[in-house]
Amino acid sequence: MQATARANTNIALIKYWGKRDEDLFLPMNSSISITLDQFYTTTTVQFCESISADLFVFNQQLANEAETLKVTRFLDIVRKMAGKEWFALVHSTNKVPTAAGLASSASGFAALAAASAKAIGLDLEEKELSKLARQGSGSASRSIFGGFVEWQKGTRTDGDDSYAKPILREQDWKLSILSVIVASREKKVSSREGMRRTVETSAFYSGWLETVERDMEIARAAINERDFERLGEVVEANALKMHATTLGAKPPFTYWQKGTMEVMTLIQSLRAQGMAAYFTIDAGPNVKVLCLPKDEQRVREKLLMLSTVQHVYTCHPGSGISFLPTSKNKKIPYDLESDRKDICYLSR
Ligand code: 2P0
Repeated sequence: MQATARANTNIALIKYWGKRDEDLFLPMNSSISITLDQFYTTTTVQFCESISADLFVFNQQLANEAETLKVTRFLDIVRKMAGKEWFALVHSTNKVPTAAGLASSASGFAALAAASAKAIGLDLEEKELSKLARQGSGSASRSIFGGFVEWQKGTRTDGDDSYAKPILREQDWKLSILSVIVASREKKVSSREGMRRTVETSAFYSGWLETVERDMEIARAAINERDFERLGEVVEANALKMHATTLGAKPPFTYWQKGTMEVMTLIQSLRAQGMAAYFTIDAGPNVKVLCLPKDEQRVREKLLMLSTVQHVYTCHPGSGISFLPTSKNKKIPYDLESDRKDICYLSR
């Protein structure tokens, strides 16, 4: 009744931007990502007949009500699939530096999906795990697999054909992904709110939808042919197009800050000097730079010369989910057991 799983984060090369169903996390468009090798979540799920509510311990701290509710809602799906009503202790650790600016919801829900399904006795294939993880956070559907991954949007209203599948394994193309952390103020518009506002109000959203399928085709072909320049060009253009939709929203918004612009300008000027490097940006100010391993050190040095750049984390394609032995210290800690009665918000 317990299992431990690990999942890596991923970054989108062709972006998931907009939902057609918010409850089932069904996207408006398909997307492509690289699973990274450096940042991951490890989650242990232990179902217990003796506890009367879910307990969620995140990075060694009892999680607050809102975080626990997200886990409980997700476990409700797993419980329904298994026909069981057991509550669970969920113990999750993020190896994503706080400053990394990488969404931890992708690795978080992928690890939770894998660990909870196994712990409750469901024997799910990766495709089914991807559909399950998607219902916690869209990008989590892609973190089930390693390397280069495509999440096909699907067309069904029940989401049964909306899942990720691998394009190329992590060992088959070793690219470098530099995760560039820039000095920034706190993010004002979450990715969830940003997507919703853009779909509902942006004058440019139709242009996004009209062209993203072609971007998918180009990126898929470039990955299969290991054509780095072709991939980099479409990745950078797709990111710029996604961010353009936010400027056409009502009210308009942007995730870019001063450091974001400086990194974009630097990468474009490095390219003008003959260096193959391309950027992409997600729902925040930080930038991810793609380059070939032979250029990784030089690009990194140039990035670190910018005053707005605080850190550069060097990543490569990483693996999909893995299951680990559950260590004894992941069992319900005594102090949580004795405190449990006082934690009223954990009851449903
Ligand atoms: C992506 N992003 O493809 C896009 C690009 C941000 C920009 O997926 O609402 O945390 O939980 O499904 O997956 C971030 O959004 O959103 C994201 P939900 P998620 O990676």
